[in-house]
Amino acid sequence: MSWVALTREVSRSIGECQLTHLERSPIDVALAREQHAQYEQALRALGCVIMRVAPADRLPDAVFVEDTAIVLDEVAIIARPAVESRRAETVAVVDALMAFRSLRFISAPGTLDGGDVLKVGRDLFIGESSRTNRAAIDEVGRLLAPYGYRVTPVAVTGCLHLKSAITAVDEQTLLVNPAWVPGDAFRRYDLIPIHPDEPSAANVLMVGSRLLSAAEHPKTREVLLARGYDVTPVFNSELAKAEGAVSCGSLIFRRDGAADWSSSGS
Ligand code: CIR
Repeated sequence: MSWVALTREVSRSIGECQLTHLERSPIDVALAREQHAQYEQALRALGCVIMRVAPADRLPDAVFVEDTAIVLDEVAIIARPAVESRRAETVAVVDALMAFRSLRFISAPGTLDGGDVLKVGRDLFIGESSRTNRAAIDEVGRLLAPYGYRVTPVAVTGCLHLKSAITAVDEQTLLVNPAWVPGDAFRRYDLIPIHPDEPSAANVLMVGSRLLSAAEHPKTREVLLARGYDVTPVFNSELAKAEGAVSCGSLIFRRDGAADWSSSGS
């Protein structure tokens, strides 16, 4: 399988990032960049070709490319971040993605961060959060109906994005912090609870059948290893201070997809 991982350099201004749940604490930019380079290396080892979007030192949160788009085999939807300081991040992502997919766009008054979008097979669960509203969720539903995706809104409380609370570890199994997301939306899946000492550990990144997890969550990694998952730890101490987890740093998609070029929607 040929995977592309879109990434973006940690901005020099990352210290001015958006914060919702954490107190601001100093971020070591050099260390953040080193950890990010190791993250890219881990993605290569899982079979991804890294494509870096042009850097943007004036956009503090630009490294969190996951939030800028939803990339599916057939089509990509460009997000519309709720916070003003993040809105311009999508410009360079449009340039990068148009080589791979036909593009659609979230329009006002919709706002959406990709971190709220959990894809499991043909199902998209979308967090209704401080960043993503019902108008955007409905728009995603309309845009994806022709491709046979099911879109389900899920209330998010206590954390930034849906994927802070729950991510997939295979097509039938989700890793979850039950305190942050209602379990009933996910009744037809097997749910693995995170280790209670590690509330932020539910965010892992699945590439094919393998997983990346933050090295700072060893107890939850043990839970996954004991169940037979292949888990690579990556250090994420600096971007965690910006409320970024492992999935946030990339957009991963099949190079060839099954692109629908019938109408660009732009
Ligand atoms: C923000 O608040 O937007 C950034 N500081 C963190 C974004 C993390 N992205 C993600 O969880 N997908």
